Amino acid sequence: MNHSIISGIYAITPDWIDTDQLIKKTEEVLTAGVNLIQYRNKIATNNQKLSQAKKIKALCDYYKTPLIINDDIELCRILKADGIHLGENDSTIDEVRNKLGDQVIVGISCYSDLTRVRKMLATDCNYIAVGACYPTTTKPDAPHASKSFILDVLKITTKPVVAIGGINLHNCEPLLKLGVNSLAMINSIFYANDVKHTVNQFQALVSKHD
Ligand code: TZP
Ligand code: MG
Repeated sequence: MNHSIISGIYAITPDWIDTDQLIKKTEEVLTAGVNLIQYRNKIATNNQKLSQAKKIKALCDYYKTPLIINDDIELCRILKADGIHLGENDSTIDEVRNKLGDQVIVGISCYSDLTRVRKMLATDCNYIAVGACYPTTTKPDAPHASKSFILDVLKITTKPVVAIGGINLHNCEPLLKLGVNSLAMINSIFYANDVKHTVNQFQALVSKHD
């Protein structure tokens, strides 16, 4: 896989049930120029997820932006999405490879757990996510991934490292300086007053640390 796909601004959808609102905002996010979208909805039913994710897939195709599906192998298969993101209570990477093949991008949440990082790096996963880097109301119980932990992760892998959790325009630079490949965000993107301006500012900071 071309690892450079996992870079820059990685926008993750919020838990919105209103599909029209979600699709409208996702199109704004895509036109603003993010590098990746993850469809994640922890409160929607399977039918709602299917309907939302189908529309988002069509938008991602139109804007030529890769789409990663959170956790749901079947949804990823139906949509022919680019990848899947797995947490510790989700499907295993073996299950994903068996069902979706070796081309699908597989990202793994590793929280702040270096043992898990090492274990996952021994698989053919395509990126490692670390976080929460900062306090976040989106996932208040997420463990804290310290700067020194992130540095340890970056030292032991050449796979892309995605930082997540509470990231905003004022706190992302230390993460970029450490060398993370991508900033994954829900709030700072989907709740931005001016999505275009915000994504432009993030992209300018990412370019500074390329
Ligand atoms: N995993 C760790 S923190 C987090 C997830 C899904 C939430 C990220 O959302 P936000 O709004 O960018 O803090
Ligand atoms: Mg999960």
